[in-house]
Amino acid sequence: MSGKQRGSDGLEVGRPKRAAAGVTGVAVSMRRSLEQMGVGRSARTLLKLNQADGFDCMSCAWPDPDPEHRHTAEFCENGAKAVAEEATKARATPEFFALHSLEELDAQSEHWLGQQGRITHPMVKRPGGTHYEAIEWDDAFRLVADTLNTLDSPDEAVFYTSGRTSNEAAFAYQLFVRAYGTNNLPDCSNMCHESTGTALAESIGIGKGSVNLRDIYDAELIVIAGQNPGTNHPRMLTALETAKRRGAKIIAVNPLREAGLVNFRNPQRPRGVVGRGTDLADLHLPIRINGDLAFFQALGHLLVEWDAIDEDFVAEHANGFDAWRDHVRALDWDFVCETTGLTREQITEAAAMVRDSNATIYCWAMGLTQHHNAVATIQEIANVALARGDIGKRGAGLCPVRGHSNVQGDRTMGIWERMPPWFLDALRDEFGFDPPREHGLDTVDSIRALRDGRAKVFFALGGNFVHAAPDTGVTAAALRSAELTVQVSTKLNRSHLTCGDTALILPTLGRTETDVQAGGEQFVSVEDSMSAVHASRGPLEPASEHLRSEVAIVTALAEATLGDRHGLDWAGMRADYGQIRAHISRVVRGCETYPANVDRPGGFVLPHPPRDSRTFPTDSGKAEFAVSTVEALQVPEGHLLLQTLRSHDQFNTTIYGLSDRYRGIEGGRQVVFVNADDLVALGIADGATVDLVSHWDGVDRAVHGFRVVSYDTPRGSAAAYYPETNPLVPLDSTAAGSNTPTSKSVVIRLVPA
Ligand SMILES: Nc1nc2c(c(=O)[nH]1)N[C@H]1C(S)=C(S)[C@@H](COP(=O)(O)OP(=O)(O)OC[C@H]3O[C@@H](n4cnc5c(=O)[nH]c(N)nc54)[C@H](O)[C@@H]3O)O[C@H]1N2
Ligand SMILES: Nc1nc2c(c(=O)[nH]1)N[C@H]1C(S)=C(S)[C@@H](COP(=O)(O)OP(=O)(O)OC[C@H]3O[C@@H](n4cnc5c(=O)[nH]c(N)nc54)[C@H](O)[C@@H]3O)O[C@H]1N2
Ligand SMILES: [Mo]
Repeated sequence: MSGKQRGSDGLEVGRPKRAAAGVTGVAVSMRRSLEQMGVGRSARTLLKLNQADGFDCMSCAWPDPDPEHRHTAEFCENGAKAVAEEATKARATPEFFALHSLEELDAQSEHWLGQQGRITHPMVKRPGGTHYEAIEWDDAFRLVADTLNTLDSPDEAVFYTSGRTSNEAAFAYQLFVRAYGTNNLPDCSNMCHESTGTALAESIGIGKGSVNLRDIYDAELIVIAGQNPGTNHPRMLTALETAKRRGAKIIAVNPLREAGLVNFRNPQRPRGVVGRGTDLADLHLPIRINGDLAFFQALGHLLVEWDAIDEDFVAEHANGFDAWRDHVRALDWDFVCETTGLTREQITEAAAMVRDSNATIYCWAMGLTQHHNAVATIQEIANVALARGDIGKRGAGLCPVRGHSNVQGDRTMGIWERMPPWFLDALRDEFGFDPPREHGLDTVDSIRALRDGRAKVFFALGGNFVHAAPDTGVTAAALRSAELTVQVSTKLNRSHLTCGDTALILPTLGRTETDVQAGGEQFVSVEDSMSAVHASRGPLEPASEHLRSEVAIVTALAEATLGDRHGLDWAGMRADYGQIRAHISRVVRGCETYPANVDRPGGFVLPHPPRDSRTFPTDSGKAEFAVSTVEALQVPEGHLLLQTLRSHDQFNTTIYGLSDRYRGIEGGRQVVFVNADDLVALGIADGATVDLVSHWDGVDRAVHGFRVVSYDTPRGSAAAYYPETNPLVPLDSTAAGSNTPTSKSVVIRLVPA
């Protein structure tokens, strides 16, 4: 094909695409499914995906339509890839581990590790050992329990959670950890939407979004900032398409012109597969990285100037409007244009669209949450929404789009190092022990504690901590210094190889598999990004007879560690997950009807006071305007601001393949996207090979051998893939207020290799 450059490394750079999905999307998902699962398994799993009697897709937290509006194939290309990845027929058996030492495995790529298939047996690496070897489940539990029980303090153990864990497993896990005696419950959310939770809790009194799917269909305007739905939430495009057909306008605020935001060919409609598709964004604002706080403040400024404020709403429901108004009035346009890279006309056009809309929804994801000023930026969005009365109104609201399929549910269930006193009181009243009150360690602080020897045990319920966390070198050394690391996992990943003196892999059932316990076949439940809770049942035989469910693992570990301390009925919870749901209904606010409602087709929606009744559970009982000062990020001459993002062919640290189709990248991932004028100014040729070097607090961090790709991105704003670039993200560079690593604003320079 013309315009493609192929390098000796197999990497091919072509032109970025203008439209998402369509026939290629269908073909890719079918090919991957058939390769990994074969014909029968593909049909059995994909037809149950996101159906009321089936299982919840583990690829993202975008909600499902009402049961009567679901398609037979209610999934997307990337959901199908996620299923194929889990339901693969490949197996990593004890024989496999006997053949390959840790050192050999560690020399392989994350992609290769994932391709070895599902782990079939519990495995242990002993101190000084070179290989993992099989271990009996009871011996594994005893090993963990004995180590936990000999620590000087429960606070020397850290219990991480990734966001796939079901509500039942999450509730049992946090119960175990608190009964053991610590609040050290870091999770992937600390690196993800923590800034959202912090910002919204202060602004509207609850850290969750305020819209449902019907609001999306009814919106007049949808602003999508810092999110790439075509890749990361593809089913959102179907909802956006519906909104467009009903007259909505869309503004995309993104340094990149992401394919899914430009045009969408809906693979669930015959015309969408072959036709020209729906143009989605009416306005694309190619904002400079980290320009969003200034941008939303400028929107506020214009809305104030135009008297386009919902004064009744503000008077009745909000505090602090006058201070905010005075602050945004004093806007410095030159500074705003410099910081956003946008013209005053572009910003005015967007503001006029907001002014002319009676119902606006604001969507965002990692492009906003992973910056130093992330909390302030999200509060500025809330300010604009409050000023327009766009909360608790049909077709309007705040829509943070979550990542992992149950990351929101895990939080609701108590996976948080800082759960509020009411939750801990309710745990005490339900279970008769007093949980620890002191806040625990979040992700960044856990790494520091391991690094400094204050933590000695690292336990992970899912995830791939070493590659998800920032500052890979520091995090890897921290994990290696642990006495014991334990990973509850479905598949092999880097964190199994970057382990403590003793290391365990406890293999678990995935969402696609049936879960039979002493009390019969069980189901689990999850909460999506719009607070809808529903049941999930896997259709497939487990990948190995030795697998245990996450609930079974957590409850058995609790028995081994706690004995009959506190007299908790772990065996009962394991036999019948309904017992856990009964506890949830008495402990978690809003879950009173959980056991009765969760298994209804479509489930039920948790209460959200701002959405439901315009009541704001803040200390003052009103929504709060926040005043934030914009400080431009200092990027020294000759440096660029790097965002680390996802390709179209990965799920976080799980690399499905080497095709970032929409951005025109095939066959490799070691690329850095840079503006053409920046390349000229830096004297670096398109296609050159460079090292990326980040500089923080006197320390240089580097990754090597990246191909430069000239790309349509604002000047000064570069992009490269996560997790290959995580070594560049400094552990101590975090968002103010949420402590989220600043993975979207890393100051780097390009050094010709
Ligand atoms: N297939 C697939 N689905 C996924 C995932 C996956 O890896 N693969 N991951 C899941 C998870 S855990 C999450 S959290 C979500 C992540 O979903 P996204 O947030 O969409 O993920 P990223 O790839 O990090 O993309 C960030 C987007 O923000 C833009 N951006 C970067 N910096 C800025 C900025 O300063 N301002 C603005 N306005 N935009 C900016 C980038 O150009 C990019 O389009 O997806 C979930 N779904
Ligand atoms: N530089 C940079 N870093 C980032 C980000 C970024 O944008 N840039 N994004 C951050 C974000 S948003 C997130 S959410 C984190 C993600 O951090 P994590 O959630 O820790 O990482 P994942 O890659 O999603 O975890 C994948 C592993 O989970 C295991 N797994 C899969 N399914 C299951 C299951 O059903 N049960 C169990 N027990 N295990 C399972 C498999 O072994 C697999 O290898 O990364 C963060 N890190
Ligand atoms: Mo995430």
